[in-house]
Amino acid sequence: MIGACPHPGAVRSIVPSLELSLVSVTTSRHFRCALLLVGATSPLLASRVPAQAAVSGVVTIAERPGVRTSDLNDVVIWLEPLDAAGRPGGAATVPIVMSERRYTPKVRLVSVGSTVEFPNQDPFRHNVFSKAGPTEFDLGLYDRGEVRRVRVAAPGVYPIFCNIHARMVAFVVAAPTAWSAQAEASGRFAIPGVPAGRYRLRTWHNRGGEQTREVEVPAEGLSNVSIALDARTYRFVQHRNKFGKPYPPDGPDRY
Ligand SMILES: [Cu+2]
Repeated sequence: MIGACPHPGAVRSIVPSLELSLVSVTTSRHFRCALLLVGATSPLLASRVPAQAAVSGVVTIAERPGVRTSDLNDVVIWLEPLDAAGRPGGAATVPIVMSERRYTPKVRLVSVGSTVEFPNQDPFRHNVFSKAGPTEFDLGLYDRGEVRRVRVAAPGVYPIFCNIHARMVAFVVAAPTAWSAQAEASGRFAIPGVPAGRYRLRTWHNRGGEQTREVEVPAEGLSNVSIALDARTYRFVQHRNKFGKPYPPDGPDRY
């Protein structure tokens, strides 16, 4: 099962987490993975690393009457240390695929400095752009089979649109630290390998908004963090195209 841990981030926390895992953590799936991996792969363990543990819990979103939340896995949670320097996660190259006039996945959590690539799998052109994030970009029009990329060098949330298709929407969330997670469909989340200390816990969701609170992470971690977002006042607003104009009702979206 080596390498099969389905929990991103578990591997990087293997060594620092062992000391703590042995004595106190029994609930985190990340740690179970980490322990398996340690037992199989790591004969040498550092003895003076600070304790690190998981911060986990569940997110809920309050909805208007009759609405059932179906996008909890679009929630992104991350931690920013208050008393120490943050440590960015490893930059990676990850895809958001364009197919059937849709971006998949709709929300992509990356570490700041990562590259997001946009393969076009539709038999017509798309124009990926972002104007409302920390930095702007415009990948231009390109056809099926082509892939264009952008590096997200600044932390924050980048709304991604297409200049041709008004309903194509995605979000890239570039987390400033290594301690981040995207929730599961159930709302559960787990951030592994968090050093003990005080943090700003930040949560983002497209409809539920942003929430910030301070948390104290003890050496044994936090396992019952409850985050309640509220989408009851959310109203969909059609964004504008890259020229700041409304999309033509019968315009280029003719496919
Ligand atoms: Cu498009």
